[in-house]
Amino acid sequence: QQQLRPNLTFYDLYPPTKDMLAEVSQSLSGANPSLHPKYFYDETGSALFDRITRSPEYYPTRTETGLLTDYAEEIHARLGQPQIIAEPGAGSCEKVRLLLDAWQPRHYMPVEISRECLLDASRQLAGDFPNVHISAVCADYCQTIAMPDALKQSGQVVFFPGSTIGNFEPSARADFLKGLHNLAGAGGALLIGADLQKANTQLNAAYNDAEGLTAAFNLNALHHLNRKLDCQFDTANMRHVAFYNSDHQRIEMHLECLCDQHIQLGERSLILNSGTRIHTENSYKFTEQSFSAELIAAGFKPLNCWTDPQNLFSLHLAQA
Ligand code: AVI
Repeated sequence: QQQLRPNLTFYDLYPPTKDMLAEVSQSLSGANPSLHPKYFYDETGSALFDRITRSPEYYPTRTETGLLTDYAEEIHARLGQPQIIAEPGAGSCEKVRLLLDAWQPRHYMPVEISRECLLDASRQLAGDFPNVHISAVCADYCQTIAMPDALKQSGQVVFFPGSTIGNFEPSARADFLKGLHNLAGAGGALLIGADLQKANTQLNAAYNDAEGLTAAFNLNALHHLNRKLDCQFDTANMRHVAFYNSDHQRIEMHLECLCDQHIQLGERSLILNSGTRIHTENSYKFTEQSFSAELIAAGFKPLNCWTDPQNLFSLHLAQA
């Protein structure tokens, strides 16, 4: 535990560094090759994602920000005065600024795996919000459940924006929501963003933007592997594929081999035949009712749900 500023304490939980080579080798070798979406997010990938969120086709970020801006006071009235906001996977801590402004809680606890990103963002926040005490926790937010008791306080408002919940597979999502319920504790609450089902054309456009940002973001997962593991993917011969799968109510992202890809996984070589698709991401889309049902299954009591006039995105408030 380090006191970095009068209002900023840093807790390093030393998130375990996974064996990337072993993990990637396993997921690429099966009959249905895949890559975990976390491989999108190296420095280049995070910068590309930031640009995606500002692209005209990618409606979720701006719609959610609009909802937070319009309803921060109403949510506050519904909640009462929260003492602590906890944000798993806080990243650059941008969206929470709206809540810190409107709610003036005493504490904010961002949890983020990238030490550098966390330190940068929380130092800036500490300067901008001198009356909020920031407990910055460096940890893998999927391990939020294993938070030390000193940082688990009842009555926390857990903030999980961005529809990142849609990137979890259904059973992992159910477990993660239970973890958030536990983190919020008795008397706590959850404020969470969930992207909504809509016309396929609009969903497909959001993941196939005209500027090619999402394609570059998807392909960057391979650049990332080439840089870190020297996999030798011929990225010029890989194609971004993204489409809405209505049977599963999810956007699927894949990378398709346009020629036989001879790749290196440490000492081992692997050939991915032309036409093979590497599944890189699912982004599930919900209805207001389907998401409320998942909240209930995780032990929450839904309090309210706010949506925009076009019904693009939903912001759910639920009591733990
Ligand atoms: C981070 N997550 C909510 C994004 C999404 O829409 O599922 C990731 C993304 N993938 C392509 N574009 C954005």
